[in-house]
Amino acid sequence: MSFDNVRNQFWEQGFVVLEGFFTDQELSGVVQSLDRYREQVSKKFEEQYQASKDREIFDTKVVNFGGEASQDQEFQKLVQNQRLYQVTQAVLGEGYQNDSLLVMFTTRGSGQAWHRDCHYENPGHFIMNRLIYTQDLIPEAGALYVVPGSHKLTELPPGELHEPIEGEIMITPKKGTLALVHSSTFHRVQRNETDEPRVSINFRVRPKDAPAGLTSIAVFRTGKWDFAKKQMVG
Ligand SMILES: O=C(O)CCC(=O)C(=O)O
Repeated sequence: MSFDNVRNQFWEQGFVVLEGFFTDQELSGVVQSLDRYREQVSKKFEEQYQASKDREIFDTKVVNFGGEASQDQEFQKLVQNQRLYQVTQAVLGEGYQNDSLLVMFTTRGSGQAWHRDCHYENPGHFIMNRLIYTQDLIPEAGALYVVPGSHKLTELPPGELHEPIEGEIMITPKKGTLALVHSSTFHRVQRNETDEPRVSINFRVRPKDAPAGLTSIAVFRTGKWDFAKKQMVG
């Protein structure tokens, strides 16, 4: 797909899936790092979630190694990938800013309920999720669902956390896939029903004039969650 088509599809549909964007060679360094992180997943999961049941309110439990990965030269190399830079610039324009890095391990029984990553106030203030997949995913491992065009809608429709939304489509990413997802696009990750942790990398970016901190409050069907206050707000 040409960069022009990527840009047009992103703005019309709120997401673009580019299979085979990265070669195995380009991913080999981060794959090795991910193997090291994988050994620490159970311990970190216990630390983050065993004591606190709060995230059950919106069924979003991922073990995030973003802090570790931002110090890791393999991730630093990947984020500087020339085609990743070019495709990002084609969509967001000159001067886009790097935002947070998420390196998400999703274990059996966990997923991410329908959400938007930012609470919606200014349409120019959004995040583009740049999701990178390092393994072939079967639907049972946690398919990604999106609702095309929903970034233009005002509210998430009411319903259960994972209940289907009209028009949703299922994406089962493969190793090397890059998915660009607008933060206002309704999206969710189906619960992982396998014993292997599901892995996704998210190098978030935002447009030149968008402020930092946009993802501090996410929107779920059950309400808005403030990650700093660890409580529902508004
Ligand atoms: O891991 C994925 O496939 C999607 C992650 C996601 O929904 C997010 O980072 O907001």
